[in-house]
Amino acid sequence: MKSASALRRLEIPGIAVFEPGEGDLPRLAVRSTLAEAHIYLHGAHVAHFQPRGKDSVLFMSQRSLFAADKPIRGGVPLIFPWFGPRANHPESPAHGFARTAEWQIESLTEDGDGVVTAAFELTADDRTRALWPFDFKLSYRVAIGRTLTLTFEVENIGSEPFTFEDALHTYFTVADVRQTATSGLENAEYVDKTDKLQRKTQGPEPIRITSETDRVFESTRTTCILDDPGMHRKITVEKSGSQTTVVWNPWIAKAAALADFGDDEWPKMLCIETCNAGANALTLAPGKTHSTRAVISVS
Ligand code: TA6
Repeated sequence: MKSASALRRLEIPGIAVFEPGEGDLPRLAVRSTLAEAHIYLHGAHVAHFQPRGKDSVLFMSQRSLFAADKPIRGGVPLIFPWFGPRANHPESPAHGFARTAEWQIESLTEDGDGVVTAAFELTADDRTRALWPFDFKLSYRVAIGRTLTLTFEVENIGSEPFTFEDALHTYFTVADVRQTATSGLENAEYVDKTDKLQRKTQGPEPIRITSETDRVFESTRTTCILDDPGMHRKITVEKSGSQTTVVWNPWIAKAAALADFGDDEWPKMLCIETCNAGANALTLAPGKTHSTRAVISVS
């Protein structure tokens, strides 16, 4: 972990500074002419993004934990090297270890247009090797402007290939999820995690949320648009290097079952996740790198 003075040296005075966040976890606070954002070193977790003159884009649970060994409930959890429960390893943490790791911040820059980019790294160590016996280097760039661009890179720095899943597990704020319509996945095939992992096909219309929804759309590279009439806005999620999209809302019962999520918060959020999971898990040869990117914009 970088020292406080090393972090100070990285700061962009008045625009991007480190401060104690929730639970006293250190976070980067960006307040530029274009946008506001918070990123925790814990999990390299983007917890807040708000373009100037617009409403906040990312949902954060009022019940989220902010603790060293716990995932943050909201914003953009980084999922790696497995998605969901780990096959044949019930003892392993759900959604992997990247979201609870302490990431290093490598650089902080501001370009001529006022876009602030923070670059984070996480490299395999004894803790990660104990969970997953491979050598990797993760690089994560967060570019904060009128749009939010998230670029997650996995490099195999070992001597043998490895297979992984990843996700930018983005939680969006909505006025009322029951009023939203998500387009871009019409007629696409998905695995329904609320119905015994059955394979189904999405109809010709945008996705409407009318019950617990947990759909893993495989082999899709399309852009998704979340239409939210209640907030008079559309959120666009454009992606590259990702073949899976997950759409999730816990609805009533699952919300009540989640300790770090308020029982009445489910109408206020929808996850549209940029992933490589299930049949789209990726195998990386030694020396190779894969990049998963999402560009989030609000109209
Ligand atoms: O991405 C959807 C999902 O895999 C759901 O199955 C649900 O479990 C959600 O992630 C949250 O997972 P978490 O481990 O953060 O409680």
